[in-house]
Amino acid sequence: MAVNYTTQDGVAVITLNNPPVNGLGLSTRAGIVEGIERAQNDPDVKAIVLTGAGKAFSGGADITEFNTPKATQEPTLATVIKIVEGSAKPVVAAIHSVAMGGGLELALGAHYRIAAPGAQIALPEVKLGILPGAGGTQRLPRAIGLEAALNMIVSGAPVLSEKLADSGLFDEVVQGDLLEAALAFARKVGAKQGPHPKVRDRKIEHPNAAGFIQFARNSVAAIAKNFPAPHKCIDAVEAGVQNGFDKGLAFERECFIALVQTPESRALRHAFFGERAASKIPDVPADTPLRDISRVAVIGAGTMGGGIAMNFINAGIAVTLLETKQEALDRGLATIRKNYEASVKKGKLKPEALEERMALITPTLSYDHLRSADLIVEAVFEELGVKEQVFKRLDEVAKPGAILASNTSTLDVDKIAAFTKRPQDVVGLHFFSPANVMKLLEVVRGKETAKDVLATVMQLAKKIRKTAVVSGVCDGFIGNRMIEQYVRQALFMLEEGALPAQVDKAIEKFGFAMGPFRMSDLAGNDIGWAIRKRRYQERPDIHYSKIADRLCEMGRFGQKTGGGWYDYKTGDRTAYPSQVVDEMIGAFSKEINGERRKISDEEIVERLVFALVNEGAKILEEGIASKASDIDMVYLTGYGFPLYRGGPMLYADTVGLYNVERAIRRYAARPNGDAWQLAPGLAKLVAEGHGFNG
Ligand code: T1G
Repeated sequence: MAVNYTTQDGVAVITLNNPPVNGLGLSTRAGIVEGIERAQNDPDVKAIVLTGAGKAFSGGADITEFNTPKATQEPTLATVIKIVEGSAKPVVAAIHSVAMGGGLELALGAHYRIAAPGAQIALPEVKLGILPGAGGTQRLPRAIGLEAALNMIVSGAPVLSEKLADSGLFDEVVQGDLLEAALAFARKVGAKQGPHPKVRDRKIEHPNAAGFIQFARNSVAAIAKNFPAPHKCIDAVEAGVQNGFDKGLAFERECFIALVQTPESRALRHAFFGERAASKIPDVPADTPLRDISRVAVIGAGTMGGGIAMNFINAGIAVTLLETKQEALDRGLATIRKNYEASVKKGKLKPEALEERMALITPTLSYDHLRSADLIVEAVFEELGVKEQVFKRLDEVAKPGAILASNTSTLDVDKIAAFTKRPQDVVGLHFFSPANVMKLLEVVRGKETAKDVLATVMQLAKKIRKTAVVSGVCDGFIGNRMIEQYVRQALFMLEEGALPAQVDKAIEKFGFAMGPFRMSDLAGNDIGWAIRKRRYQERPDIHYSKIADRLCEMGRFGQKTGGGWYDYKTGDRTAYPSQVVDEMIGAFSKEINGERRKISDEEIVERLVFALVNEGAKILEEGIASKASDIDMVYLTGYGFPLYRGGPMLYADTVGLYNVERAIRRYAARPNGDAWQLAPGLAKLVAEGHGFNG
């Protein structure tokens, strides 16, 4: 039963019991109404306590019900709250751990609120692309004032209950047994004559409400460029201030219904569930026993190794940092310290925390010091021979059961595992540079990688605040394999008539953080050059544009050489279109007898994004990724894909796979069309009338 009902000394206790977070799904909503009505009809009951079992008072509306009939089936949350508020007997909400979204709105409908300290109080709807849809925009300003309420509603950020102790939201914040305190409070108010206080009857006091609301609009305009919800949050609060509670409530409802249908909200909800779904591996049971990871070792103190080490140190996990030469080790440590000093300067890290973190590093030049490590991550030079030496050495020194991880971004993890006598303990942990900043972690599962190794690293990823996505073994895993097709299209379009700045601008207007040419200049054009040279050997059948090789032969590796696809000025990262490069591109087209033509921004976006989608479909078919949302999480957290579009696979669903297939077939019939081998899986979904995400 989603709600339990008991009585204690004249107090009815209604307990939400819908694990994991007491989501206010239909059965829970109906259970609350049943409990309230039962209490009204019981003459022995003088008051009611509303509380939550388990890890939350309530995490809000059940977002798995959104856009399904249950979401709007009576009793809706608005109806439930009206019934709670209309109860003749006082309702006391007893709040612990989490009161979020609809959970907080429910508590605001009660007559009194008692909280335990440490509870997360929030109206996070805006983070899902919607707004509080059960009176939150009307009651919270009346409970804690216009400014505090608007800040909470527009940011969606949680505030700890004790910080709201004097805000007017709670009647008491109590240490000790919350239920006992709530029962005592209920008995006290139950003895009083009604009517009992309703938040909706309070006034919204503010000396200059219109001025503050305008200030809120200005501040939101900057951060909410592609998201309609923050603006609607302000509109709904303003409606209540100007026209009173009931009109404000009706307007809030209108805004909610409009927002919940938007593609932005669908994208944000997709990302919310995608983040959580990524940690679930279909064939690895959720209760797989984990290996204990107390001590980590990192081999290589370069850019990647240092960044990787910081992730563990930041989570309070001690790290042994191994290098081959003292000066490399010293350089690595100095870089880590410099990164922390920068955080201290920005006020993101307390000065004393800097030394605490540095003290967690044990630098060494000896493999012998890795013997006690539970997890060893190598971040050495990206060359199979070097990896072979490292893993053979690790096989000798690492203790039984230690997890041996490679940070390789392009090499075959199965080959690396085969350098050891314990392939079941080998896994890929592909961090993205800068490793201490980028959220994405590709966990590369070798064919022998043990299930408990996977379960352990997925749990550890959460601890070091990474979004971990499992990839099978293939060239480029998920992210880089797809980006290779994206770059191929970008290069072909230069041959056919576009210029770097036009391509970058078009895809940045679509929402990417950075276009392919600015990205390549930042990462270094020589990196792509090395990969293509390998490709020409391994896969001579694949047709690549050679235009980027021409750029590299000019020594234009990007920012690091003062020029790449763009020109750069010393100390200035601004990318200036380069006449030299544009002329080279024009000459290149002539050399290959390519007729340069005008390419529309729409074609640029379609070819870049659908190249990702088509390769993503192949990755799904091959089982390299187990679900489309995993691919989306890779692109949202590692490749600057715009969050409000939900990732390439969700975007394809939004466009309609039928239209994606038609576009791919169109490009396949044109110059450079051999790059467009339509993924059979995509065509199959179109034939079945399905999308990638159902
Ligand atoms: N509905 C359904 N499932 C939810 C859920 C929700 N609101 N919140 C969490 N879950 C699932 C989650 O998918 C995961 O599932 C499990 O619970 C544990 O979550 C009318 C319309 C509450 C702070 O936005 O912020 O109310 O993977 O891993 O770290 O105005 O979950 O185990 O199968 O995150 O302890 C507004 C979103 C809804 C809160 C707990 N509420 N949730 O964090 O656990 S809209 C939210 C969270 C609304 C009203 C509107 C967090 C948490 P699984 P978890 P956690």
